[in-house]
Amino acid sequence: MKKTIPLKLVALASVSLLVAACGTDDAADNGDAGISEQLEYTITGIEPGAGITERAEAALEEYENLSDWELETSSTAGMMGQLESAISNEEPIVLTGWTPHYKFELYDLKFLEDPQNVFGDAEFVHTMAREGLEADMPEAYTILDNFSWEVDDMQGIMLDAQETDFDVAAADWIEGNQETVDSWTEGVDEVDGQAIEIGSFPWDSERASSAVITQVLQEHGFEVTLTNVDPSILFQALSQGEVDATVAPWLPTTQGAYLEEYGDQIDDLGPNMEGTVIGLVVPEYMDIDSIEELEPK
Ligand code: PBE
Repeated sequence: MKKTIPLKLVALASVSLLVAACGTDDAADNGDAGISEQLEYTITGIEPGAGITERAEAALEEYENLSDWELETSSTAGMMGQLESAISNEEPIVLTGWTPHYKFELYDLKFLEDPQNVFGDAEFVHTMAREGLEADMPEAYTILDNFSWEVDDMQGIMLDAQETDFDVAAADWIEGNQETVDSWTEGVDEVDGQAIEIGSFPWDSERASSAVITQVLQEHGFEVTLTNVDPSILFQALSQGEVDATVAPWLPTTQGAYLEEYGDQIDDLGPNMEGTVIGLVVPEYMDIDSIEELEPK
């Protein structure tokens, strides 16, 4: 029996965060759990509803050496604050990380090897729609189905948006990639103010993609309402027809659990981009290369 949620889409609330870090290789090498012990075997996470959070919790189950570790959930901003502080003091930290994200531009970071492949391989970002959208809004459905771009396009908007904002950065990208955008809308009739609800996530990667698709739909005559919500809410709202479409979900791994729960009532139009990656991330200065090297409690 699916639990129902208030049908109104709500934005993510950010919560406070505790610091987390883990031992350097010295601790791992000579079995001295000193640093990990001080830091209470904790991984710095992000929002509770993120798919990467669900995967990190699965990692605590799958990796014996992590069975007594904890994942501190918080917010992406909180995680970035802890990362900044660890880096400036060259302290160890283990965090749930993903690309594309500008943290890899700002700092020398690396993914820990994931021998049990809990975080999956390189993934795809999918376009999804509520059931019935193709019949109700054929023009929007065709544009959404044609939407396709590269990680570099998304990353470029994410970086530009740090100087301006996502609307300006998306508009600049569209202006510089008109041929690509025209390939999405070629032969599609314009509409006159038809309302469409686009759902997305509050992470910069999705602020980039949703800003682009919103502007392209608006240029084609649609009245777009864009709402950023937690992945679990988005999948449920799509399955209940409370939102028309999204270009946000990362699959098959990151939000695979939500697709499993709601996918049979959602129209999955397939990938619009490929090459995203999630995992546990540490600063390059930490002499540790695999999840299996994290000290058990
Ligand atoms: N992320 C970024 C999200 C999706 C996009 C990896 C933090 C997640 O659900 O984990």
